[in-house]
Amino acid sequence: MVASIESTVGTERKVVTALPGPKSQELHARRKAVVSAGVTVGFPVYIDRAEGAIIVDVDGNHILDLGSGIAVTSIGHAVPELVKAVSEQVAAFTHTCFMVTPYESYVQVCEELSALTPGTHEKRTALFNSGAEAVENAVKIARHATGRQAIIVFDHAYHGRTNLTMALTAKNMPYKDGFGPFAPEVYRVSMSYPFRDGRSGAEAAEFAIKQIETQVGAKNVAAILIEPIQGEGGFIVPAEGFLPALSAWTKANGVVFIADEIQSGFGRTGAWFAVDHEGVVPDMVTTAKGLAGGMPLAGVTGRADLMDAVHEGGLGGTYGGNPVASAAALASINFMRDRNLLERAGVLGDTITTVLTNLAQDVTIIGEVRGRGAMIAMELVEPGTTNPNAAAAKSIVKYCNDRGVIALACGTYGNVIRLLPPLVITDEQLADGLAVLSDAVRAAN
Ligand code: PLZ
Repeated sequence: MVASIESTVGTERKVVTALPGPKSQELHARRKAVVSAGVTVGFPVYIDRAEGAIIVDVDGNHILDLGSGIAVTSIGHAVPELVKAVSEQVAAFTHTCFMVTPYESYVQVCEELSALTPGTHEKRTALFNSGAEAVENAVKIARHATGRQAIIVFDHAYHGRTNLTMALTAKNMPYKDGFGPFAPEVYRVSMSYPFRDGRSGAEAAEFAIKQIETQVGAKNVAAILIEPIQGEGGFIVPAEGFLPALSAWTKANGVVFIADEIQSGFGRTGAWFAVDHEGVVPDMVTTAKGLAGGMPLAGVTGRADLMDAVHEGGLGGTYGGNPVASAAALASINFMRDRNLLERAGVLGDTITTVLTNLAQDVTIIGEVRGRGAMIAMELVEPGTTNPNAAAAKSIVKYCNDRGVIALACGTYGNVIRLLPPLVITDEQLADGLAVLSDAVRAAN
């Protein structure tokens, strides 16, 4: 049985040393001797335990988490229901390989994904370990099912760091530089980016579709792959109508519409999936991150005819749909449902948007506040222009970190601060985090 875990964390941010503290610094020195320099750390405090929205480091600092480990721990850290489900599964069995001898939880996760992803059509799912792996498999399946090769991706897109997903990802540094050659038959077209392109959704879609038709040819296109709200690229919310227009074009041309909901999915935006806000029903959806509350699990869920077009044995992997990760996903999904976390994401988003929009009246470096639900960002600019201000983003992140708040930067130009708080963050914790963030913006202004 699982011993009940006494809370030793509490709910308040509490900084007791300079950050990072001495023990973290010692660990960081050890790290340098053995960990590849290619793997960097944003905020080198070493973590001992965590609960809800608070992370405790090895020096006893209680840090407020506004990033959820990049949109993963949406249900919060160390949720007792998840701890119990995972612990019981670990004790029962940790691995058999679903392709060798299967187990029920894998099937249950697929049932949940069939029910939760948009559309009432018949669906199938395959489970994997990471977001990049899910995206790779979605591309494999779309190519196999259509017999076509070209994949359309967008400016500012992020889809992963494996060879194929590097090709799908837009930004060179740090993701691609020197790591080529990249996979062929990947074509990049213009994203709808209202702050910078001034186009309506319909105009931006027409522009992108023209690029596809003139540069690739509709009949060569296997799939359009798009993040309904771009994550790493800068929390770019396409203008209304952009996604429905692209979706209509794919339907008319026998092209598979793949929504990469790895960052925007699983309740983050106040709906199960970001495409739900525009009534778009993708042919395939990739999921990971918030799906399993911190355990590595990813999925490709799609139309049954596409998913079943693959020959037997064509999809798989040793660990895909690992039983411990599957148990975590089921516990996490149930927790989201039981606690109405989708609704909570909407409330958090309203609060964050109000605070940041008011702040934008007082400062000159906020160009735009945007996002949906608990996926909100501010794009920072040089005063009076739309020129990206990456220096401001850097100093804001540092200001927050120095005071024990995790805030993340993103964006093609490195000038966007994004908020991805755990959906269980309390009103008091959020107010505290937003107060520190507001001070940070004023200090950078
Ligand atoms: N698709 C939309 O956001 C992962 C990347 C962090 P993996 N985003 C965080 C980093 O710098 O490596 C992501 C995503 C979208 C795919 C992925 C890839 O997911 O689980 O990191 O492979």
